[in-house]
Amino acid sequence: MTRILDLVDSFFITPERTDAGCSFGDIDMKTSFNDANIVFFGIPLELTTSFGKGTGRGPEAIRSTSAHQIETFVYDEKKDIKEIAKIFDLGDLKLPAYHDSGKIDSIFSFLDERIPPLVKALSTSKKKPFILGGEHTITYYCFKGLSNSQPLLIHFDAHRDLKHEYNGLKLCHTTPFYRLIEEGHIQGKNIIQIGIRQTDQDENNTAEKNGIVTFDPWEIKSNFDKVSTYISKVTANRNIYISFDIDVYDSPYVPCTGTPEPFGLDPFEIIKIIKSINDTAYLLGMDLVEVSLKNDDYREGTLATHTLLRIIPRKYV
Ligand SMILES: [Mn+2]
Repeated sequence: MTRILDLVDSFFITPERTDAGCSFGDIDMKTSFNDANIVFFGIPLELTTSFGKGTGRGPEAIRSTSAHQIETFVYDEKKDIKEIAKIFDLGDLKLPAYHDSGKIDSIFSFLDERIPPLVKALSTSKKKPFILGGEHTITYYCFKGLSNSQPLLIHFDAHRDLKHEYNGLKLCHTTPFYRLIEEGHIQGKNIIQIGIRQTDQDENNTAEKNGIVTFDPWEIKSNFDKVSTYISKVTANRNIYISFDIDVYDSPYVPCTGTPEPFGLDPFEIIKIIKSINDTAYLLGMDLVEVSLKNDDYREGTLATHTLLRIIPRKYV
């Protein structure tokens, strides 16, 4: 266990030295790394964003709101996160200095050397990685580390992120799930995409051909019971991994993210879906990506934190 900590210590900027200046919820001082069952870390990767910028500030938005704005007592759960979870925040992955200079291949090798082994080591030690992005590209590395446990992937997003390539890149924020399938880390039938409303025909064909299950907002709004019954059933006694893109929420809720989309879901609907995952499921880990922070507008960070605070109390965590 200490060995993992030695390893990770050199990889990370401690929470106090990140831009937020504090850990998630400001609570890690009370839990040691060895005792933790949930381990947060940030990957402020912003390399291939194609439209709105700023996702490199996602971890800052989440740490700041969780520490300074939001109570750890979750009103609608009547539970205090401090009492029910043992959370340790490692801080942010130290991205190499050339992160800003556009050496994309070098950054990708850097991530590939570090993230999958780390996520795997945490999981083996019964610690659930909760990873804060950064752009959605990071899911490729995070999921790879857990793919041996064959989790069902529950992907919340406005977008499928199933493109073969984009702007000449095989791996970027719009392609992680295509790469994971192509490289055999997951089969399409083990992916559920929730909230999808912006995709191209190729991605739609890829989803169909690979047996990906899709619940778009129109179906969720008109037939919620069908959706929740399905999710509850397929997640029973299953390992699961959640990849949560903040833009699954309707555009008015997410003023900072790079590609906000209308026709989205509201916080009540998202929380109901999170609660419909079966209590007997086992969460291996999750990522929360594409959160941004602009013009001191903390609404999106607040919503991201509230989402995490409603996943943490679930029995599957
Ligand atoms: Mn998206």
